[in-house]
Amino acid sequence: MKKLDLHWKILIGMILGLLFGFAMTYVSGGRGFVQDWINPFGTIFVKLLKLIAIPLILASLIKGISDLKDISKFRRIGLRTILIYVCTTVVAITIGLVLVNILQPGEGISDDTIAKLTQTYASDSGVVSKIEEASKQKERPLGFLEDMVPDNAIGAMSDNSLMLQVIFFTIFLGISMLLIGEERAKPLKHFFDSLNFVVLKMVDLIMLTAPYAVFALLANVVASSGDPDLLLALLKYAGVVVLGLFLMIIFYGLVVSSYTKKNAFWFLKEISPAQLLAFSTSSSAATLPVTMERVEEHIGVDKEVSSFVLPVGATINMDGTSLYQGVAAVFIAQALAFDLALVDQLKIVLTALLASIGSAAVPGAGMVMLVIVLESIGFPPEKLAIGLALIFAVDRPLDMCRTIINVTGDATVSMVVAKSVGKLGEPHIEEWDDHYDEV
Ligand code: DAS
Repeated sequence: MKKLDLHWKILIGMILGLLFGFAMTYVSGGRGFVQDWINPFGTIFVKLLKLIAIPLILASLIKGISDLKDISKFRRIGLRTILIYVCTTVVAITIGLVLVNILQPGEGISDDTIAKLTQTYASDSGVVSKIEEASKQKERPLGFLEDMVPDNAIGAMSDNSLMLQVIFFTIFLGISMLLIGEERAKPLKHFFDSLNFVVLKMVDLIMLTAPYAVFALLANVVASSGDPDLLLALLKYAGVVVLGLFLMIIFYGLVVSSYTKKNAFWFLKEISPAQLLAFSTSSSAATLPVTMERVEEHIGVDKEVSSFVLPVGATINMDGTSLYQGVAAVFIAQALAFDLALVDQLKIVLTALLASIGSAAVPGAGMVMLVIVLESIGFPPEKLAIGLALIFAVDRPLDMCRTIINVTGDATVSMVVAKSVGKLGEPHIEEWDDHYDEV
């Protein structure tokens, strides 16, 4: 029998995980069993990916920058990367706002559903903590800029939520290596080149367990999900978000086929393992090592480009999250009869853009930043908890979906930037990849 490619094995693991999770919800003690005996294997997998995310960023960014040989190339790649990221995020938010205003998912939510959601979730620790976290971030408008600069490089590398600080430090180090000249930087460059190969090999090893890990992750998502009738009440809202995210996939496909002249379906197939992991882990940061390996080895984006574009994208470019924030903000306003003028919707575009840049690449980050978007349109603070409670029931499944788009957007932009600087080559799959299926 032909050996299954990795993404098929991951997909089978996901489907079996969903089915097993549903089955366990009908077995007494089933939810507890999944959380105590199955979920830990998923948590270990995500921790392993996060474990290598920082060393990978360090090694690949420094290798990528030092391979550039001169600063002007770095400036060229950096500027166009940021510009294209802003453009794709604005497209995402605009698609979200158009859909939510046309389809009006918030109209017709019955008062007793709102009361039930409020009663179930408004005082939920998850909702309260997100409001508290957002209010902390809101106090300092340039906080995210200030927080980007670490005062302790080792400390920054010890915490995945400080990824932007690691990227700042690494870019600073890489530029300095360029400026001291190739001869003097050689020993350090050789070290990071070698570290890069080692970490990518660690990605391959971790990925051998992916099908089993996503089984555990999805079984737990289903076993720990909220009560079904509340989920159903929010189906229209969730449908609008998912429709918007699907349109973003089409947008990316059009960009890839029209600008890079590559086949869009081929592109989506080659990055599908990263998309499936993004869905299973709800974390762009955890998925980053696999996104990088797929984009470099299976798509053919030169490391000079991917080593900068992908780590930066994983933290500041979240097209799926920004689309979700646009839809969620208007949905909550509709459901709670809070009128939005056109200027408020434009404010949502700007704050959702900034909020998605400020969102950490970890599960649930998008919902924290949603509070900032709501406050930017003058949403009454006393209704914030109710507003978040409305969407909390379906936030996790939507987080899984929007993280797919976050990762796909980063991969798309890395192809566009590579094409624009003549660094989009052919796939060069490491011999090891053929052994994925030797589990
Ligand atoms: N889960 C976040 C990510 O890792 C996105 C979000 O929370 O919206 O991309």
